[in-house]
Amino acid sequence: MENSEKFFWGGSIASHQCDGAYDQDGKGPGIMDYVTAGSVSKPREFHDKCRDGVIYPSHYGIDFYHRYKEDIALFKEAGFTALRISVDWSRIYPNGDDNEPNRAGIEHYRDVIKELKNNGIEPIVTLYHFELPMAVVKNYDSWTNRKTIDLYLRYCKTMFTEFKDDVKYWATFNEMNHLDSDMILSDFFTYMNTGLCYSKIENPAYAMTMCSYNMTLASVKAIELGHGINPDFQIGCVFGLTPTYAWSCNPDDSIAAFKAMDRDWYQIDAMCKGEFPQYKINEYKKRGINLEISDEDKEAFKKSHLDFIGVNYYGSSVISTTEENNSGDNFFGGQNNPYLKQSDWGWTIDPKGLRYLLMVLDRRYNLPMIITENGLGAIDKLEEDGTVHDQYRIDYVKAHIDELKKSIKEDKVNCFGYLMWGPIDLISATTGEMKKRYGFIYVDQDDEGNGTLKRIKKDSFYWFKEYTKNGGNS
Ligand code: BGP
Repeated sequence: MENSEKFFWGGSIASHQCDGAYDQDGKGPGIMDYVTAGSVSKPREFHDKCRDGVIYPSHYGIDFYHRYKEDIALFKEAGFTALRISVDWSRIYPNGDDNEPNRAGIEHYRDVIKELKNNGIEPIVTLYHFELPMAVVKNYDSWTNRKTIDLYLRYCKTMFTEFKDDVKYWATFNEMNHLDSDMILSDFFTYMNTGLCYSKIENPAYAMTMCSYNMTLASVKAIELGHGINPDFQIGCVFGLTPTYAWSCNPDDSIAAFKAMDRDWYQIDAMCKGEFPQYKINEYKKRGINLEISDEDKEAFKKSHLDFIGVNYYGSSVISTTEENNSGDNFFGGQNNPYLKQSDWGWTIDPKGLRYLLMVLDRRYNLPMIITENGLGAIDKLEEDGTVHDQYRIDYVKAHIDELKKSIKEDKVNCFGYLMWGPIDLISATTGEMKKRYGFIYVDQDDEGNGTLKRIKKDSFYWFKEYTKNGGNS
Protein backbone atom coordinates (compact mmCIF):
# COMPACT_ATOMS: atom_id res chain seq x y z
CA MET A 1 0.00 0.00 0.00
CA GLU A 2 1.35 3.42 -0.93
CA ASN A 3 2.47 5.80 1.84
CA SER A 4 2.94 2.96 4.23
CA GLU A 5 6.15 1.04 4.61
CA LYS A 6 4.70 -1.71 6.73
CA PHE A 7 1.18 -2.49 5.69
CA PHE A 8 -0.08 -5.92 6.68
CA TRP A 9 -2.16 -7.97 4.27
CA GLY A 10 -3.79 -11.02 5.74
CA GLY A 11 -6.63 -12.55 7.67
CA SER A 12 -8.12 -13.19 11.10
CA ILE A 13 -9.25 -16.41 12.71
CA ALA A 14 -10.31 -17.45 16.21
CA SER A 15 -9.32 -20.63 18.01
CA HIS A 16 -12.80 -21.79 18.92
CA GLN A 17 -14.05 -21.35 15.35
CA CYS A 18 -11.31 -23.31 13.64
CA ASP A 19 -9.26 -25.44 16.04
CA GLY A 20 -11.53 -28.31 16.96
CA ALA A 21 -9.65 -30.59 19.42
CA TYR A 22 -11.86 -29.14 22.12
CA ASP A 23 -10.80 -31.62 24.77
CA GLN A 24 -7.25 -32.38 23.66
CA ASP A 25 -3.90 -31.68 25.28
CA GLY A 26 -5.41 -30.55 28.55
CA LYS A 27 -7.86 -27.96 27.24
CA GLY A 28 -10.69 -27.21 29.65
CA PRO A 29 -14.28 -26.54 28.59
CA GLY A 30 -14.74 -22.99 27.33
CA ILE A 31 -18.04 -21.14 26.99
CA MET A 32 -18.11 -21.63 23.21
CA ASP A 33 -17.86 -25.40 23.72
CA TYR A 34 -21.36 -25.30 25.22
CA VAL A 35 -22.95 -23.69 22.22
CA THR A 36 -24.83 -25.77 19.71
CA ALA A 37 -25.10 -25.04 16.01
CA GLY A 38 -27.77 -22.47 15.31
CA SER A 39 -28.57 -21.90 18.95
CA VAL A 40 -25.99 -19.44 20.14
CA SER A 41 -28.73 -17.47 21.80
CA LYS A 42 -29.98 -20.55 23.62
CA PRO A 43 -26.97 -22.58 24.68
CA ARG A 44 -27.80 -26.00 26.03
CA GLU A 45 -26.12 -28.10 28.66
CA PHE A 46 -22.66 -29.30 27.88
CA HIS A 47 -22.29 -32.76 26.41
CA ASP A 48 -19.09 -34.70 26.81
CA LYS A 49 -19.31 -36.13 23.36
CA CYS A 50 -19.19 -34.16 20.12
CA ARG A 51 -22.51 -35.64 19.19
CA ASP A 52 -25.30 -36.45 21.52
CA GLY A 53 -28.14 -35.78 19.22
CA VAL A 54 -26.91 -32.21 19.09
CA ILE A 55 -24.07 -30.59 17.14
CA TYR A 56 -21.38 -28.60 18.90
CA PRO A 57 -19.31 -27.03 16.11
CA SER A 58 -16.45 -25.78 18.29
CA HIS A 59 -15.69 -29.38 19.15
CA TYR A 60 -14.45 -30.08 15.65
CA GLY A 61 -13.92 -26.67 14.00
CA ILE A 62 -12.01 -27.22 10.77
CA ASP A 63 -9.24 -29.13 12.56
CA PHE A 64 -6.84 -26.20 12.30
CA TYR A 65 -5.32 -27.55 15.52
CA HIS A 66 -3.76 -30.40 13.55
CA ARG A 67 -3.63 -28.89 10.06
CA TYR A 68 -2.19 -25.47 10.81
CA LYS A 69 1.00 -26.13 8.83
CA GLU A 70 -0.90 -26.86 5.64
CA ASP A 71 -3.16 -23.85 6.20
CA ILE A 72 -0.32 -21.46 6.97
CA ALA A 73 1.45 -22.57 3.79
CA LEU A 74 -1.72 -21.61 1.89
CA PHE A 75 -1.88 -18.22 3.63
CA LYS A 76 1.69 -17.60 2.59
CA GLU A 77 0.90 -18.55 -0.97
CA ALA A 78 -2.04 -16.11 -0.93
CA GLY A 79 0.40 -13.30 -0.08
CA PHE A 80 -0.39 -12.89 3.62
CA THR A 81 2.09 -10.92 5.68
CA ALA A 82 0.03 -11.12 8.89
CA LEU A 83 -2.44 -13.47 10.53
CA ARG A 84 -4.52 -12.59 13.54
CA ILE A 85 -5.06 -15.65 15.69
CA SER A 86 -6.61 -15.98 19.10
CA VAL A 87 -5.31 -17.84 22.10
CA ASP A 88 -8.01 -19.77 23.87
CA TRP A 89 -7.68 -19.05 27.58
CA SER A 90 -9.08 -22.51 28.36
CA ARG A 91 -6.10 -24.12 26.60
CA ILE A 92 -3.68 -22.23 28.88
CA TYR A 93 -5.56 -22.30 32.18
CA PRO A 94 -8.22 -25.03 31.72
CA ASN A 95 -10.21 -23.85 34.74
CA GLY A 96 -9.10 -20.25 34.64
CA ASP A 97 -7.63 -20.43 38.14
CA ASP A 98 -5.28 -23.42 37.95
CA ASN A 99 -2.03 -23.14 39.91
CA GLU A 100 0.11 -23.77 36.85
CA PRO A 101 -0.49 -23.12 33.16
CA ASN A 102 -1.03 -26.06 30.83
CA ARG A 103 2.32 -26.51 29.08
CA ALA A 104 0.79 -28.43 26.17
CA GLY A 105 -1.46 -25.47 25.39
CA ILE A 106 1.43 -23.02 25.44
CA GLU A 107 3.56 -25.27 23.26
CA HIS A 108 0.76 -25.60 20.72
CA TYR A 109 0.60 -21.85 20.25
CA ARG A 110 4.40 -21.70 20.21
CA ASP A 111 4.37 -24.11 17.26
CA VAL A 112 1.71 -22.12 15.41
CA ILE A 113 3.51 -18.82 15.99
CA LYS A 114 6.83 -20.32 14.94
CA GLU A 115 5.26 -21.66 11.77
CA LEU A 116 3.82 -18.25 10.95
CA LYS A 117 7.15 -16.52 11.45
CA ASN A 118 9.01 -19.12 9.41
CA ASN A 119 6.60 -18.29 6.60
CA GLY A 120 7.14 -14.55 6.91
CA ILE A 121 3.71 -13.97 8.47
CA GLU A 122 3.45 -11.60 11.44
CA PRO A 123 1.34 -13.08 14.26
CA ILE A 124 -1.21 -10.71 15.76
CA VAL A 125 -2.56 -12.36 18.89
CA THR A 126 -5.97 -11.77 20.44
CA LEU A 127 -6.07 -12.86 24.07
CA TYR A 128 -9.83 -13.14 24.40
CA HIS A 129 -12.05 -13.97 21.45
CA PHE A 130 -15.17 -15.26 23.28
CA GLU A 131 -12.92 -17.90 24.86
CA LEU A 132 -13.63 -17.86 28.58
CA PRO A 133 -13.08 -21.05 30.62
CA MET A 134 -16.53 -22.24 31.71
CA ALA A 135 -15.22 -22.83 35.25
CA VAL A 136 -14.77 -19.06 35.58
CA VAL A 137 -18.46 -18.61 34.83
CA LYS A 138 -19.56 -21.32 37.21
CA ASN A 139 -17.16 -20.57 40.08
CA TYR A 140 -16.78 -16.80 39.83
CA ASP A 141 -19.93 -15.67 37.98
CA SER A 142 -17.91 -14.63 34.97
CA TRP A 143 -16.80 -11.01 34.67
CA THR A 144 -19.21 -9.78 37.33
CA ASN A 145 -16.48 -10.69 39.81
CA ARG A 146 -13.32 -8.60 40.10
CA LYS A 147 -11.42 -11.78 40.81
CA THR A 148 -11.85 -12.59 37.09
CA ILE A 149 -9.74 -9.54 36.26
CA ASP A 150 -6.89 -11.05 38.32
CA LEU A 151 -7.29 -14.43 36.66
CA TYR A 152 -7.28 -12.84 33.20
CA LEU A 153 -4.19 -10.78 34.04
CA ARG A 154 -2.36 -13.85 35.25
CA TYR A 155 -3.20 -15.59 31.97
CA CYS A 156 -2.04 -12.50 30.02
CA LYS A 157 1.17 -12.40 32.03
CA THR A 158 1.86 -16.02 31.13
CA MET A 159 1.35 -15.28 27.43
CA PHE A 160 3.28 -11.98 27.41
CA THR A 161 6.20 -13.64 29.21
CA GLU A 162 6.24 -16.83 27.16
CA PHE A 163 6.07 -14.92 23.87
CA LYS A 164 8.05 -11.85 24.87
CA ASP A 165 10.40 -12.17 21.91
CA ASP A 166 8.07 -13.81 19.40
CA VAL A 167 4.92 -11.72 19.33
CA LYS A 168 4.86 -7.96 18.94
CA TYR A 169 1.17 -7.25 18.23
CA TRP A 170 -1.45 -8.16 20.82
CA ALA A 171 -5.15 -7.45 21.23
CA THR A 172 -6.58 -7.68 24.73
CA PHE A 173 -10.18 -8.46 23.71
CA ASN A 174 -12.37 -9.01 20.68
CA GLU A 175 -15.63 -7.04 20.45
CA MET A 176 -16.30 -6.49 24.14
CA ASN A 177 -18.27 -3.47 22.96
CA HIS A 178 -21.10 -5.84 22.05
CA LEU A 179 -22.09 -5.93 25.68
CA ASP A 180 -24.14 -3.35 27.48
CA SER A 181 -26.36 -3.05 30.51
CA ASP A 182 -29.61 -2.84 28.53
CA MET A 183 -29.09 -6.09 26.67
CA ILE A 184 -30.78 -9.35 27.48
CA LEU A 185 -29.01 -12.33 28.97
CA SER A 186 -29.93 -14.61 26.10
CA ASP A 187 -28.52 -12.25 23.48
CA PHE A 188 -25.75 -14.16 21.75
CA PHE A 189 -23.31 -11.28 22.13
CA THR A 190 -23.87 -11.29 25.88
CA TYR A 191 -23.30 -15.01 25.87
CA MET A 192 -20.20 -14.93 23.70
CA ASN A 193 -18.57 -12.24 25.81
CA THR A 194 -19.47 -13.63 29.22
CA GLY A 195 -21.33 -16.96 29.25
CA LEU A 196 -23.46 -15.16 31.86
CA CYS A 197 -26.60 -17.25 31.51
CA TYR A 198 -24.75 -20.11 33.20
CA SER A 199 -24.06 -18.14 36.37
CA LYS A 200 -26.33 -17.16 39.24
CA ILE A 201 -27.52 -13.74 38.20
CA GLU A 202 -30.16 -11.84 40.14
CA ASN A 203 -29.95 -8.49 38.44
CA PRO A 204 -28.99 -8.95 34.77
CA ALA A 205 -28.62 -5.23 33.98
CA TYR A 206 -26.23 -4.77 36.89
CA ALA A 207 -24.37 -7.97 36.04
CA MET A 208 -23.85 -6.89 32.44
CA THR A 209 -22.70 -3.45 33.55
CA MET A 210 -20.14 -5.01 35.87
CA CYS A 211 -18.96 -7.41 33.16
CA SER A 212 -18.47 -4.59 30.69
CA TYR A 213 -16.74 -2.40 33.28
CA ASN A 214 -14.48 -5.18 34.55
CA MET A 215 -13.51 -6.24 31.02
CA THR A 216 -12.66 -2.64 30.16
CA LEU A 217 -10.56 -2.34 33.31
CA ALA A 218 -8.93 -5.71 32.60
CA SER A 219 -7.97 -4.47 29.12
CA VAL A 220 -6.44 -1.30 30.54
CA LYS A 221 -4.47 -3.27 33.14
CA ALA A 222 -3.34 -5.88 30.60
CA ILE A 223 -1.96 -3.14 28.36
CA GLU A 224 0.08 -1.77 31.25
CA LEU A 225 1.21 -5.24 32.25
CA GLY A 226 2.32 -6.07 28.71
CA HIS A 227 4.24 -2.83 28.27
CA GLY A 228 6.03 -3.60 31.54
CA ILE A 229 7.12 -6.98 30.19
CA ASN A 230 8.22 -5.69 26.81
CA PRO A 231 8.02 -1.95 26.09
CA ASP A 232 8.14 -2.72 22.36
CA PHE A 233 4.86 -4.59 22.45
CA GLN A 234 2.07 -2.98 20.44
CA ILE A 235 -1.07 -3.70 22.41
CA GLY A 236 -4.47 -2.81 21.09
CA CYS A 237 -8.05 -3.86 21.52
CA VAL A 238 -10.47 -5.01 18.82
CA PHE A 239 -13.96 -3.55 18.48
CA GLY A 240 -16.88 -4.57 16.29
CA LEU A 241 -18.00 -1.24 14.87
CA THR A 242 -21.13 -0.38 12.94
CA PRO A 243 -21.58 3.15 11.64
CA THR A 244 -25.17 4.24 11.97
CA TYR A 245 -26.83 6.69 9.60
CA ALA A 246 -29.91 8.84 10.22
CA TRP A 247 -32.95 7.65 8.22
CA SER A 248 -33.97 11.22 7.44
CA CYS A 249 -32.88 14.81 8.00
CA ASN A 250 -35.21 14.93 10.98
CA PRO A 251 -32.81 16.06 13.76
CA ASP A 252 -34.28 13.38 16.01
CA ASP A 253 -32.95 10.75 13.62
CA SER A 254 -29.51 12.35 13.73
CA ILE A 255 -29.49 12.32 17.50
CA ALA A 256 -30.63 8.69 17.52
CA ALA A 257 -27.90 7.78 15.03
CA PHE A 258 -25.28 9.56 17.11
CA LYS A 259 -26.47 7.75 20.24
CA ALA A 260 -26.39 4.40 18.51
CA MET A 261 -22.74 4.95 17.63
CA ASP A 262 -22.05 6.34 21.08
CA ARG A 263 -22.65 2.87 22.49
CA ASP A 264 -19.50 1.75 20.72
CA TRP A 265 -17.21 4.47 22.02
CA TYR A 266 -17.30 4.33 25.80
CA GLN A 267 -14.85 1.45 26.19
CA ILE A 268 -12.44 2.96 23.65
CA ASP A 269 -12.75 6.30 25.46
CA ALA A 270 -11.95 4.54 28.75
CA MET A 271 -8.87 2.97 27.21
CA CYS A 272 -7.37 6.11 25.75
CA LYS A 273 -8.86 9.26 27.25
CA GLY A 274 -7.63 8.87 30.81
CA GLU A 275 -10.91 8.12 32.54
CA PHE A 276 -14.01 5.96 32.40
CA PRO A 277 -16.43 8.34 30.65
CA GLN A 278 -18.84 10.27 32.82
CA TYR A 279 -21.54 10.15 30.10
CA LYS A 280 -21.66 6.37 30.50
CA ILE A 281 -21.80 6.59 34.29
CA ASN A 282 -24.73 9.01 33.92
CA GLU A 283 -26.45 6.68 31.48
CA TYR A 284 -26.10 3.80 33.94
CA LYS A 285 -27.56 6.03 36.65
CA LYS A 286 -30.63 6.65 34.50
CA ARG A 287 -31.04 2.89 34.28
CA GLY A 288 -30.84 2.65 38.08
CA ILE A 289 -27.27 1.37 38.16
CA ASN A 290 -24.80 3.11 40.39
CA LEU A 291 -21.27 2.60 39.13
CA GLU A 292 -18.74 3.80 41.68
CA ILE A 293 -15.17 4.02 40.52
CA SER A 294 -12.48 3.63 43.16
CA ASP A 295 -9.37 5.81 43.26
CA GLU A 296 -7.29 2.78 42.35
CA ASP A 297 -9.34 2.19 39.20
CA LYS A 298 -9.22 5.90 38.34
CA GLU A 299 -5.41 5.67 38.46
CA ALA A 300 -5.46 2.69 36.10
CA PHE A 301 -7.64 4.52 33.55
CA LYS A 302 -5.44 7.60 33.86
CA LYS A 303 -2.34 5.61 32.90
CA SER A 304 -3.99 3.66 30.08
CA HIS A 305 -2.07 3.62 26.85
CA LEU A 306 -3.78 1.88 23.93
CA ASP A 307 -1.34 1.40 21.04
CA PHE A 308 -3.88 0.77 18.30
CA ILE A 309 -7.54 0.21 17.59
CA GLY A 310 -8.53 -3.02 15.87
CA VAL A 311 -11.54 -2.42 13.63
CA ASN A 312 -13.93 -5.25 12.82
CA TYR A 313 -16.17 -3.91 10.08
CA TYR A 314 -18.92 -5.73 8.24
CA GLY A 315 -21.54 -3.11 7.44
CA SER A 316 -23.62 -0.15 8.54
CA SER A 317 -27.09 0.42 9.90
CA VAL A 318 -29.80 3.07 9.62
CA ILE A 319 -31.93 4.41 12.41
CA SER A 320 -35.30 6.11 12.38
CA THR A 321 -37.27 7.63 15.22
CA THR A 322 -40.62 7.30 13.52
CA GLU A 323 -42.46 4.08 13.82
CA GLU A 324 -43.69 3.82 10.26
CA ASN A 325 -40.10 3.48 9.16
CA ASN A 326 -39.26 0.78 11.62
CA SER A 327 -39.49 -2.11 9.24
CA GLY A 328 -35.95 -3.38 9.67
CA ASP A 329 -35.03 -7.01 9.56
CA ASN A 330 -31.44 -5.94 9.29
CA PHE A 331 -28.86 -7.89 11.30
CA PHE A 332 -27.39 -4.68 12.66
CA GLY A 333 -30.80 -3.46 13.81
CA GLY A 334 -32.78 -0.50 12.47
CA GLN A 335 -33.71 -0.05 8.83
CA ASN A 336 -32.66 -1.67 5.63
CA ASN A 337 -30.74 0.96 3.69
CA PRO A 338 -32.49 1.48 0.30
CA TYR A 339 -29.16 2.47 -1.28
CA LEU A 340 -27.35 -0.69 -0.27
CA LYS A 341 -27.61 -4.42 -0.69
CA GLN A 342 -27.50 -7.01 2.06
CA SER A 343 -25.76 -10.35 2.36
CA ASP A 344 -27.78 -13.55 2.54
CA TRP A 345 -27.71 -13.16 6.32
CA GLY A 346 -29.09 -9.61 6.30
CA TRP A 347 -25.76 -7.83 6.83
CA THR A 348 -25.71 -4.52 4.94
CA ILE A 349 -22.86 -4.29 2.44
CA ASP A 350 -21.41 -0.80 2.65
CA PRO A 351 -17.77 -0.25 1.61
CA LYS A 352 -18.09 3.53 1.97
CA GLY A 353 -19.24 2.99 5.55
CA LEU A 354 -15.74 1.75 6.28
CA ARG A 355 -14.26 5.00 5.06
CA TYR A 356 -16.77 6.97 7.10
CA LEU A 357 -16.04 4.91 10.21
CA LEU A 358 -12.28 5.26 9.88
CA MET A 359 -12.59 9.02 9.53
CA VAL A 360 -14.70 9.26 12.68
CA LEU A 361 -12.29 7.04 14.62
CA ASP A 362 -9.23 8.89 13.38
CA ARG A 363 -10.58 12.33 14.24
CA ARG A 364 -11.85 11.13 17.61
CA TYR A 365 -8.80 9.13 18.76
CA ASN A 366 -5.90 9.91 16.45
CA LEU A 367 -4.49 6.42 16.97
CA PRO A 368 -3.07 3.85 14.55
CA MET A 369 -5.72 1.43 13.34
CA ILE A 370 -5.82 -1.93 11.67
CA ILE A 371 -8.76 -3.57 9.97
CA THR A 372 -8.91 -6.75 12.03
CA GLU A 373 -12.02 -8.22 10.39
CA ASN A 374 -13.98 -7.62 7.21
CA GLY A 375 -15.62 -10.08 4.90
CA LEU A 376 -18.68 -11.53 3.25
CA GLY A 377 -20.50 -14.55 4.65
CA ALA A 378 -21.90 -16.33 1.59
CA ILE A 379 -23.01 -19.71 0.33
CA ASP A 380 -20.32 -21.03 -2.02
CA LYS A 381 -20.75 -23.74 -4.60
CA LEU A 382 -18.05 -26.33 -5.05
CA GLU A 383 -18.12 -27.20 -8.75
CA GLU A 384 -17.61 -30.74 -9.97
CA ASP A 385 -14.20 -29.81 -11.35
CA GLY A 386 -13.14 -28.72 -7.85
CA THR A 387 -13.32 -24.96 -8.39
CA VAL A 388 -15.24 -22.32 -6.45
CA HIS A 389 -16.24 -19.19 -8.38
CA ASP A 390 -16.77 -16.50 -5.77
CA GLN A 391 -16.65 -13.27 -7.77
CA TYR A 392 -19.07 -11.76 -5.20
CA ARG A 393 -16.39 -12.15 -2.52
CA ILE A 394 -13.74 -10.57 -4.74
CA ASP A 395 -16.09 -7.65 -5.42
CA TYR A 396 -16.80 -7.24 -1.71
CA VAL A 397 -13.19 -7.34 -0.55
CA LYS A 398 -11.93 -5.16 -3.40
CA ALA A 399 -14.61 -2.53 -2.81
CA HIS A 400 -13.68 -2.31 0.86
CA ILE A 401 -9.96 -2.12 0.15
CA ASP A 402 -10.63 0.62 -2.42
CA GLU A 403 -12.36 2.68 0.26
CA LEU A 404 -9.60 1.92 2.74
CA LYS A 405 -7.08 3.23 0.22
CA LYS A 406 -9.03 6.48 -0.03
CA SER A 407 -9.05 6.72 3.77
CA ILE A 408 -5.30 6.44 3.87
CA LYS A 409 -4.51 8.60 0.85
CA GLU A 410 -7.16 11.29 0.96
CA ASP A 411 -8.36 11.32 4.57
CA LYS A 412 -4.89 10.69 6.00
CA VAL A 413 -6.10 7.97 8.28
CA ASN A 414 -3.34 5.96 9.95
CA CYS A 415 -4.17 2.35 9.14
CA PHE A 416 -1.45 -0.29 9.08
CA GLY A 417 -3.21 -3.36 7.78
CA TYR A 418 -6.15 -5.13 6.23
CA LEU A 419 -7.02 -8.53 7.69
CA MET A 420 -10.06 -10.18 6.16
CA TRP A 421 -12.21 -12.39 8.36
CA GLY A 422 -12.04 -16.14 8.03
CA PRO A 423 -9.51 -16.48 5.19
CA ILE A 424 -10.18 -20.17 5.39
CA ASP A 425 -13.83 -21.25 5.81
CA LEU A 426 -14.60 -21.82 9.46
CA ILE A 427 -17.50 -22.06 11.88
CA SER A 428 -19.77 -19.01 12.02
CA ALA A 429 -19.75 -17.45 15.48
CA THR A 430 -23.33 -16.23 15.44
CA THR A 431 -25.02 -19.21 13.78
CA GLY A 432 -22.66 -22.16 14.25
CA GLU A 433 -23.04 -22.85 10.53
CA MET A 434 -20.37 -24.04 8.17
CA LYS A 435 -22.31 -22.97 5.10
CA LYS A 436 -21.80 -19.32 5.98
CA ARG A 437 -18.39 -19.12 4.35
CA TYR A 438 -15.96 -16.20 4.34
CA GLY A 439 -12.76 -17.80 3.11
CA PHE A 440 -10.43 -17.53 0.15
CA ILE A 441 -9.92 -21.22 0.91
CA TYR A 442 -12.85 -23.62 0.79
CA VAL A 443 -13.07 -26.37 3.42
CA ASP A 444 -14.97 -29.49 2.49
CA GLN A 445 -17.26 -29.81 5.50
CA ASP A 446 -21.01 -29.46 5.93
CA ASP A 447 -23.16 -27.99 8.71
CA GLU A 448 -23.17 -31.27 10.58
CA GLY A 449 -19.40 -31.55 10.63
CA ASN A 450 -19.22 -34.16 7.84
CA GLY A 451 -16.70 -33.93 5.00
CA THR A 452 -13.15 -34.63 3.96
CA LEU A 453 -11.85 -31.30 5.35
CA LYS A 454 -9.95 -30.92 2.09
CA ARG A 455 -8.73 -27.37 1.47
CA ILE A 456 -9.60 -25.93 -1.97
CA LYS A 457 -8.49 -22.58 -3.37
CA LYS A 458 -11.38 -20.40 -4.48
CA ASP A 459 -11.17 -17.81 -7.29
CA SER A 460 -10.79 -15.16 -4.58
CA PHE A 461 -7.61 -16.89 -3.40
CA TYR A 462 -5.92 -16.35 -6.77
CA TRP A 463 -7.27 -12.81 -6.98
CA PHE A 464 -5.92 -11.84 -3.55
CA LYS A 465 -2.55 -13.37 -4.35
CA GLU A 466 -2.25 -11.25 -7.51
CA TYR A 467 -3.68 -8.18 -5.82
CA THR A 468 -1.19 -8.16 -2.95
CA LYS A 469 1.83 -8.94 -5.14
CA ASN A 470 2.71 -5.27 -5.52
CA GLY A 471 1.60 -4.27 -2.06
CA GLY A 472 -1.92 -3.72 -3.36
CA ASN A 473 -0.80 -0.95 -5.67
CA SER A 474 -1.51 -2.65 -8.97
C1 BGP B 1 -17.30 -11.09 14.44
C2 BGP B 1 -16.53 -12.07 15.29
C3 BGP B 1 -15.93 -13.22 14.56
C4 BGP B 1 -16.72 -13.70 13.35
C5 BGP B 1 -17.39 -12.60 12.58
C6 BGP B 1 -18.40 -13.08 11.55
O1 BGP B 1 -18.26 -10.45 15.22
O2 BGP B 1 -15.46 -11.40 15.92
O3 BGP B 1 -15.63 -14.22 15.48
O4 BGP B 1 -17.48 -14.76 13.62
O5 BGP B 1 -18.05 -11.68 13.42
O6 BGP B 1 -19.57 -13.49 12.18
P1 BGP B 1 -20.31 -14.84 11.83
O7 BGP B 1 -19.28 -15.89 11.98
O8 BGP B 1 -21.38 -14.99 12.80
O9 BGP B 1 -20.79 -14.68 10.45
